[in-house]
Amino acid sequence: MTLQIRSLEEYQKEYQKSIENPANFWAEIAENFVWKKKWSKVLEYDWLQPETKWFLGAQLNITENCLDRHLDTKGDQTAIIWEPNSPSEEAKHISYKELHSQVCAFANVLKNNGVKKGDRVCIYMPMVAELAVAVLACARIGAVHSVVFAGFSSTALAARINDAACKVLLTADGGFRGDKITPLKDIADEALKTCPTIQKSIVYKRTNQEVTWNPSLDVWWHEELEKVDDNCPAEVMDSEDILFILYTSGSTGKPKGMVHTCGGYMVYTTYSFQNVFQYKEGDIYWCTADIGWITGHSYIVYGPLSSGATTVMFEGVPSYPDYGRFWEVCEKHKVNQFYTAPTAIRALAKHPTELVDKYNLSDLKVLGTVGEPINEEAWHWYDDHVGKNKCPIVDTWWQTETGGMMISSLAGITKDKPTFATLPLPGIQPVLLDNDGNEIQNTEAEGILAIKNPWPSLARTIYGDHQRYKNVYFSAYPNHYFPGDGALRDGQGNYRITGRVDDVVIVSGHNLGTAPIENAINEHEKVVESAVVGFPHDIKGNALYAYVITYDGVVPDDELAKEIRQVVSNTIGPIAKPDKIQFVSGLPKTRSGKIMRRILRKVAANETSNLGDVSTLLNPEVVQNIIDNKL
Ligand code: 6R9
Repeated sequence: MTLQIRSLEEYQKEYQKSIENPANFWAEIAENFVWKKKWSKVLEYDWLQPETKWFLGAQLNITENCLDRHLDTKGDQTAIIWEPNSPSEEAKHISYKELHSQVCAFANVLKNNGVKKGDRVCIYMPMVAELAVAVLACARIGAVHSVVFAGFSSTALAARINDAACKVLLTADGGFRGDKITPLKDIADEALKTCPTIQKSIVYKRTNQEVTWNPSLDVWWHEELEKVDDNCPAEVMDSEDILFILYTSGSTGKPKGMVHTCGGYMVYTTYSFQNVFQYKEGDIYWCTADIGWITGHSYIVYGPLSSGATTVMFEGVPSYPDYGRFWEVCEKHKVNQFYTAPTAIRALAKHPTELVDKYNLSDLKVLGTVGEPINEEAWHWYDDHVGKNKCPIVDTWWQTETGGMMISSLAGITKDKPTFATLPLPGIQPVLLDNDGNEIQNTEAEGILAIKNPWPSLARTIYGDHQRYKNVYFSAYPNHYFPGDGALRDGQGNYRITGRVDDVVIVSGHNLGTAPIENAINEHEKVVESAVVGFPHDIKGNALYAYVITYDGVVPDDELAKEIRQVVSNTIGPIAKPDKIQFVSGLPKTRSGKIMRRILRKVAANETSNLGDVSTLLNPEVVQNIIDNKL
């Protein structure tokens, strides 16, 4: 594969090239794709507007790159291995030829149901293979997909449908997740009561549960497929036409519909996939994310398929039927690259290592992590028990907004370092800024992370609200993209993401990031996970409140609280010792596994009557429990 960097020297050379002349660098990479028409200009941008355009004037269809171009050389190779929720159901192997045919057929279903280029299609589906088919079918005809994670409530779904004025909804009767069944059609029905723009709802049959049927709106997926053939030419898309919208939560209020466009997104996700994971022909790659998140969009669907890879899609959860499921699936499908989130690793590390050890993981070559900072303990558990100390770990820092991985080691090419995302990918120029917005020149430093130059897969706007896009990402530090994270840099230029910069608490005049305090607490051998927030304090201004989960079987007591304070004191300093430590059974998490500190802050501040919207939580039930046991 011509896109792949193969040595440290080559990385350094490519990186240099990408910074000196980004347009030439990316034009060379872009030559490796199928374009219907080449660009007239590679890059045009003005971040004071802000505006960013890549491959101007070029025409393409991303599905020709993900499907058609592989048909001659690997038509019979498996494109998607679909692993069902229940291990007793059979996995599916879908070849590139079959996937192409399914995508074209479903694209025709969309057309028959009135969908045209530029129309928005909301996808609210479980992790069935048809979800990937649906995403690609939209792209095939130039419709804009807006995938909403199938764990969101009807209110959250309706808000997203209405924000983008979607014309058609794709959903399912229900979805399997562990031992639960989510009644997706019921939830969608409830949402659609307040969604006037939806003209059709196409329902995939997965669970066979009974559903209420609205004949003026609903049609069955399988019945619609009977009416079409699988011949569907790819729509001609401009490089800067919208490929999809994906919502990400803002720190306040309404979710932000991040807009990604066709050309740059394709080039960057493919390039980063091949380089970070060092994917080789014939490898089996598994990313455990849900396609409802950006990780699933970029690194289950588009990046891998455009690379001609075999990508695993998993319907279930890591704990079902037991906590060995991930490893059982790795063994079964001979997975070579495995990509998951620290929250999953911590949950699995809580359980006996026999659950890992009993499986043959010898095919694993690369491990990856994404979504939040990984603490030292979890990193080593992953390295020791899953990677057997022979697999490089790529800690990939990026965001919904960045479209692709920004800072990460390249597996086996550049060095990994526990808890560090390490070095920027070619084309990415991170800087650290001080509180006044000045670039910190010292290599070894800590500050606010910002990106200095455009890269192809940057989200171009927030759907329908360009002003908000400007305010959130381009106003804090003019001419820089501001991701909202803090970072520190070691003497070799490796970056460690320290957490959201809005998670800073000022205690007695000292700025304390909550992330390093949590890391320190998590180092205690009896602690699984923790979350630290500030709460108002008469003398200190703010004091720290720590919520701590301990391992099963540990009886938390004052002695343990004392030890935890000591660990924090030793690691960061006495100033960072939490005033209050509450032992809890769970932490409120978003569906993508991020701790919702907003709620914990309110509980700590005794403002429990007004917790705001908790409907998007994965585990709303833990909130009451935390309130009931509040210190
Ligand atoms: C891909 C994804 C983005 C935020 C980001 C940061 C955190 C993601 C991380 C990480 C430390 C990593 N984050 N990867 N923090 N190390 N390797 O997660 O997108 O859901 O938009 O979240 O997640 O805080 O700003 P998204």
